[in-house]
Amino acid sequence: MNQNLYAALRAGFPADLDAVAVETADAPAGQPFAPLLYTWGDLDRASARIANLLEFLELPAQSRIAVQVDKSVENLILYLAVLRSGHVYLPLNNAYQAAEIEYFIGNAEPAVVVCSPKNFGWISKVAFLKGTQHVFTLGEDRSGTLLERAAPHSDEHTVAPRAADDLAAILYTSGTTGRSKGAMLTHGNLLSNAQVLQRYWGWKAGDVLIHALPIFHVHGLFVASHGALLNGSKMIWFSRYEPKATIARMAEATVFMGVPTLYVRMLGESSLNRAACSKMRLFISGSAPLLTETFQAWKERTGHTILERYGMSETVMLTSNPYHPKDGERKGGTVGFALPGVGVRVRDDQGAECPRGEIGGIEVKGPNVFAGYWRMPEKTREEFTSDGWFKTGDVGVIDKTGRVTIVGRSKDLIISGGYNVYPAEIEGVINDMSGVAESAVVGVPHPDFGEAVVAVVIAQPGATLNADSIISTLKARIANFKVPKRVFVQSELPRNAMGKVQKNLLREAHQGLFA
Ligand code: MCA
Ligand code: AMP
Repeated sequence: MNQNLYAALRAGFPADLDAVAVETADAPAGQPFAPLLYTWGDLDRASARIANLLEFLELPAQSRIAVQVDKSVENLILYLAVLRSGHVYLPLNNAYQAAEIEYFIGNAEPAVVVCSPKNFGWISKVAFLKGTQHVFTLGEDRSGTLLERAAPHSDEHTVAPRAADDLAAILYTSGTTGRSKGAMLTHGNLLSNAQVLQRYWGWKAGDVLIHALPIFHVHGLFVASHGALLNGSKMIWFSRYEPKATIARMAEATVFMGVPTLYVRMLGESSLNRAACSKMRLFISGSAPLLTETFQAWKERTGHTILERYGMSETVMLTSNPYHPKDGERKGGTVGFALPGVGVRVRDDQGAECPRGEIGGIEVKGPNVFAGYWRMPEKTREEFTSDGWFKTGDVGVIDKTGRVTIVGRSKDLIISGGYNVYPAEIEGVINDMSGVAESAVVGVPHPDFGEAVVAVVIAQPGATLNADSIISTLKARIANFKVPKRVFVQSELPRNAMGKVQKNLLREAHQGLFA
């Protein structure tokens, strides 16, 4: 049987291909709003055209197709086209700047790059210099050369046969050493996870998903889109998140997925109440810790208990609070149970499995676990135990009933508004600035983003540094969500007797900054 993920998603489409699959809920920036309706047949035919274009280009097997565009339904269709053509989809956050893009393109060597028309000038230059043969453009308003070039191709296409362990996507995820690694996900990883979630979260006929997340990360691209597509469920599609507008569409929807910031922002709206959510069946949160205050406030205001789950780029989803009462209660502050078929364990520093109730490093095994880091066999080996479990870098505890709670991270990582920021990467960029001796980057509590990035910078002897100009230099070099919200120029960093920077002291010193 063809294990191509598209074949399985396509099998989930409803029999009536003229039914609406996606309805847009906002307009491209600066344009008047008129909803666009895409039927299931449209998704199939439009992805066939792009898949035929990719085949016409006679790309080497398993070519990487790197995509950095603004969110649109055509972007989703492009993803489906890459799947069905058997190539490898490589989504890139649209906040990434030139140096970041240069690294990804150099590392992944994509045969095709698709970018926003506004970025064609600089991205095509980078891509052609790195050996990419084809650069297409795709605007959020359906403009650009990708659709123009695909238009003459047939809207019928035979899905390329793929095995479960063939590569479907590469997702770059930063590392503690500062350099991003490409997590290789297979058709089997993605399909097995989507099928498990379909059952575990009780997807059913008549479900309608509000899709308000970006589609360049696991949460929006895989968890949300796959859920709806596999179940043949309509999506109400926001190209950017707007809390008021999201609440206004809940009367037509049953499922919502978001990072905690999305929930916090909706709680700030007076229109959020029980009546607005009366048709909703399920609210899901993940990608960052959901504060118990948010969990509680949501329950009080809407009558709904948010279901929190836990995932990673390398493993897709690994644990979830239950949907069905028979599987247990949804508990705030916990990430629930290992998903069916997924193994989760906690081990101490010596490698011994922790007894229930004791804290250790979370490890995972199962059909959801990725195939390794792209062209980094050493890194891959380092992240797996000798008996084949993947080390998440998260620290947690499993209770007697099997429920997992994340209590911290052994990796130096900040999660801001659901985006990951690795301090080592930011420190590297700051340290390269002239006049900088050293720096330390930490995350501190932030009411909107959960954690905010803060940098402490030390000048070289005789140099004068200015916090604002450090911030503006960073804005030109790294994605905006990684840029510290505040920079402090100090005379020294706190260090312990071994000379190691005591980041905990910096966190304590600045923890009230955004209170
Ligand atoms: C935007 N800004 C941010 C963030 N987003 N700063 C810190 N953290 C952020 N996440 C800054 C911009 O730099 C800008 O600053 C200012 O906020 C306004 O930017 P804007 O684009 O208007 O922001 P927004 O549209 O309000 O975006 C906020 C957001 C967005 C909606 C919360 O960050 C978002 O969509 N987050 C979801 C991320 C996500 O999908 N994560 C899933 C990863 P300035 O004005 O100074 O330029 S998948 C994953 O983690 C795993 C696998 C899992 O379990 O799911
Ligand atoms: P990423 O590198 O984007 O795949 O992010 C994965 C990381 O996000 C995990 O290793 C966790 O640290 C974090 N994460 C995801 N979901 C949750 C959650 N529900 N609670 C706490 N942390 C989470």
